[in-house]
Amino acid sequence: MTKTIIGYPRIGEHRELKFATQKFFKHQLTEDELLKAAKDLRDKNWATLKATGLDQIPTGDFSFFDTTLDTAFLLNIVPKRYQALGLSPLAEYFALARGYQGPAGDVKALSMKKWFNTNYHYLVPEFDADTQIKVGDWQLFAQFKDAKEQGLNARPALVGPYTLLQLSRFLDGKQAEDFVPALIDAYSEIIAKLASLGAEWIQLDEPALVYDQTIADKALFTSLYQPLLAHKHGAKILAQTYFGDVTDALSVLASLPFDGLGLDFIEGKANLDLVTSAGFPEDKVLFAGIVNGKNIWRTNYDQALATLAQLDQVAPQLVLSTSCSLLHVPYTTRNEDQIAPEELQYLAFAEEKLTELADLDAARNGDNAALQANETLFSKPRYQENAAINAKIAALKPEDYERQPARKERLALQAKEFHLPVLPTTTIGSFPQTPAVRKNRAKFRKGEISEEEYTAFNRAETKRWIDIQEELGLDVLVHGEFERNDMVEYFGDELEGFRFTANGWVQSYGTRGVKPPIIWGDVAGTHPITVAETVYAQSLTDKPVKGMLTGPVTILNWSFPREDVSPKLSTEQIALALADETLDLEKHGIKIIQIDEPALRENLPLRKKDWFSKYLDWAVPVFRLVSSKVQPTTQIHTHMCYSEFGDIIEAIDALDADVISFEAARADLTLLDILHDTHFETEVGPGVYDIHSPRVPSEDEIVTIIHKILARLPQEQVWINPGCGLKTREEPEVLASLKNLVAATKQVRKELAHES
Ligand code: THG
Ligand code: ZN
Repeated sequence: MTKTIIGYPRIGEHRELKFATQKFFKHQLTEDELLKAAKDLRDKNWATLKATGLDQIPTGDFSFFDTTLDTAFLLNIVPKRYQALGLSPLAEYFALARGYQGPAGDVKALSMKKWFNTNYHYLVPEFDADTQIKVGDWQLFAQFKDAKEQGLNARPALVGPYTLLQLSRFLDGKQAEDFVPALIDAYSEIIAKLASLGAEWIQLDEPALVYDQTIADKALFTSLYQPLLAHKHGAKILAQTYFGDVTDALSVLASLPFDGLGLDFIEGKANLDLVTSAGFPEDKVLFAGIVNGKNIWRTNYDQALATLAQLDQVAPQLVLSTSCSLLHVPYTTRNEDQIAPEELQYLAFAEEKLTELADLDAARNGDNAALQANETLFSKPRYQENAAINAKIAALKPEDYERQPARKERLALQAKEFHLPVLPTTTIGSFPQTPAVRKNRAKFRKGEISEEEYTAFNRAETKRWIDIQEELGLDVLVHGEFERNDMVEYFGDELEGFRFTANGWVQSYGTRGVKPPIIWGDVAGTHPITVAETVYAQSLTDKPVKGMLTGPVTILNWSFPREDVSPKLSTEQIALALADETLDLEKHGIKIIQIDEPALRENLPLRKKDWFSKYLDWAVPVFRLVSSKVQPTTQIHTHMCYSEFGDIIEAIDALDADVISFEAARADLTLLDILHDTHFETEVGPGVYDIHSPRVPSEDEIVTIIHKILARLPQEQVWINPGCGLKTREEPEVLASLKNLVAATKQVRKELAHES
């Protein structure tokens, strides 16, 4: 065996799985039809993998929603409230993934979290006092059998017990250790069953090993694997890591009788030094991740071969692999006709990466044809430098990162400027992207309507929503973002230096996908982007309308970044373009500008020692670059969501925004405590209701939450807003929710007036 991968995308080259699943949700497809569609997709993937000569193929990487959920489901880690619905296995699985509302009951979905440092989300398994771990029959065995029957050398893959425990939630006073004996039995049974079905190798994904490992973590790992590996039932066990290095974990991994270790030599740069200095256990096969599974650039074969040559010295049994599952890149460049062929040759999506593995393997066996073509490609300049923008960056001075005067003074000036009531109300930015809004955009893209018609429709929608917001009595308004598809794709589209795929979909969660732009070269702004729509909205009302920008760090994090320059440089280039946009908005009379950074937290390095030195020390200043030149009376807002912020709260305050809105998951009181305890200075709107659910919060419920907020924060510091943008919601829910939000705020204002 010489080459394999960790996992493959499963949504389908043309998002077939998304469309099939959504039809199934709408009862337009039967369960059997959905299962058939899934099997067709797997068969197609396998045919591709086989054709490119991979000699071992992972199975179990296909999922209807998420593989962490698959593993939990296989192990019966299913809270009672879902089991009580009495649904079929597939329906119960989807109830966990998306919630269930119907004749059998009403339950919310499991919570979803970002998968390590990616834009993929996993479902958080829940262990409680009722959890009865036992091995059921879900996906893993059937997928393996099917592959086996097709004559494939298949390697079943699932989330390993350690990572499963590290990523889960524990309720009823339970903790990870309580479930170790049951998990050992269950994984043992899985290994035995897979071995009896003919599995030679089994892949247990243990990416949690790339985080900092405490002594207790290592003890937990050993307590799981020592007994588990004592009975392998004849199968070989691969411990697969990715997204970083195993500096803290290598000695533990080496000491246990694993048959293979999968290490990432792309993001886990330190792994190379580690194994060349500390050595690699002789008895194990090294699955070397040398093709980047997370980015879309062609591999530089010379560099990869040099790494492999070093690894040959320490690991006699070497298998070429990807740095992580190919889930995080699109299917193939074959369908990309919007990118010029001479540029496309620099890109490798999932399918092309399979060929790269084959090319590297061939080169190691003396066949240099592909290597030479690759060397030729890398010997030519890929893009033209934008010298002007890089000169601007070289000339940046400390004061370009500092807004004047200090925040306290600015906030006093802004209070006079805006005369907002206490507890000002606002929304995050987007209003429902109704089918009509999407249809209008689709028609424009296909050339069926003119740009004038497209814009006229969006403006009518903005006007309707300005009227609605005034009627609701909100204090700071937004234009609704009807002209935007995705908040990152939209800006990438308007900036120089980006490239766009036509079909480069990557799964974000379940049936939802994103099409990350590619940062091709130096980024620069060439024209105003949001000014016309914002100014139009402002012309309709006397209340302030917020200008809405996506922040530079989020644009970088949700794009495919360059590898030939630092992320800092690309982010600075984006920030300078956004700084121009900010000043342009200000010049056109926009007095409040929101610069969203929902992804600030997600690219935080996985190791604590790197948090500041490798990330926050540049990411925070780059954010400040965007707004450092605006007038003291111009109010800068920002917004963050999808994460927990406690551990970086000081860095968030250091962004030096005037106001921040947070998604405070279900009025998460811990966030309020943290804001209080750290003497957070930025004015803050902790979201008063969860927008990820169609549920309409009552007025009383919101009053209660505002009281909780005011128990922790001074009233002058507090804004009232929903948790996040409203684009995924239906209009009636939004209207009802915002009506209650404003009414609740007015009620609390009355109470405050009485008190004083
Ligand atoms: N943009 C990007 N990344 C993100 C988000 C985003 N990551 C985190 C979070 N938001 C993920 N949430 C979503 C929510 C909805 C959709 C995608 C990610 C979505 N996708 C459409 C789909 O799959 O059909 C396609 C988008 C479109 O309409 O063009 O709705 O906001 N970059
Ligand atoms: Zn948000």
